[in-house]
Amino acid sequence: MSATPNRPLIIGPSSGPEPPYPLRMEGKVISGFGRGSKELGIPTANLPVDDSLQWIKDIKSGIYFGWASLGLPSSHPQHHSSSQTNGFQIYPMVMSIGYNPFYKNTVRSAEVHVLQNFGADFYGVEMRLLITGFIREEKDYAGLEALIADINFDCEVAKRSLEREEWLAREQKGGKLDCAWLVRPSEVNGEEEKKLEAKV
Ligand code: ADP
Ligand code: RBF
Ligand code: MG
Repeated sequence: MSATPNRPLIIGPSSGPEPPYPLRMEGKVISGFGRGSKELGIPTANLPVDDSLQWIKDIKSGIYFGWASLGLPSSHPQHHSSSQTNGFQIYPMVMSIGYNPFYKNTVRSAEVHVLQNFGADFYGVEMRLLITGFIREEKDYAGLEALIADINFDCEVAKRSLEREEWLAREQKGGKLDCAWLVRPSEVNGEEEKKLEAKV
């Protein structure tokens, strides 16, 4: 057994996230590095990192936590018909933004571990993130076991930090944090827009 990392379990004040948080990002889930993170019990949903996006240039590399929303299709086992939330479900998440020093990546990645067991993959699904705080810098490790121990501790930090009233989502979790952006209706995509225009 690895030792429990010696760092705080709760991040941020009880009054809720402080500026610049919450930060927003969104995109469709893409394939990642295919390292079998899933087999390690920590699958990460990767989002495209496009250098033309200002946020990814500005935000510092590291591990963050907050809320994710997914617009799962009705064919997915975790799909809930939720008209109030426009088909989106909100889940707690931890994520890494950066170069994964343990793997020495040359491209910057953004990958999200959602704190929920899903019975199936959700590649291609629209994922939105409300990042509520920074947990730590990315690190290199002597072995995979130490990396996994740190990630598991990050999950605990996210869980404990988010279960406070001012950090819980108003839209789904009965809390006070405004997460309306996470559950807003999907924008009509280009194709549909064209069809709508054609009808007028
Ligand atoms: P990849 O290298 O393609 O990112 P992973 O092993 O990291 O592969 O698995 C990521 C995929 O697993 C996600 O894209 C998603 O479809 C699925 N998945 C299932 N459960 C989760 C979860 N709790 N958090 C994130 N992704 C999950
Ligand atoms: N990779 C690193 O190289 N160093 C880290 O400190 C690190 N921390 C992570 C924390 C979290 C919460 C997550 C989801 C990923 C982290 N990663 C880190 C990325 C990790 O190496 C990647 O997801 C692997 O594919 C896991 O096997
Ligand atoms: Mg991944």
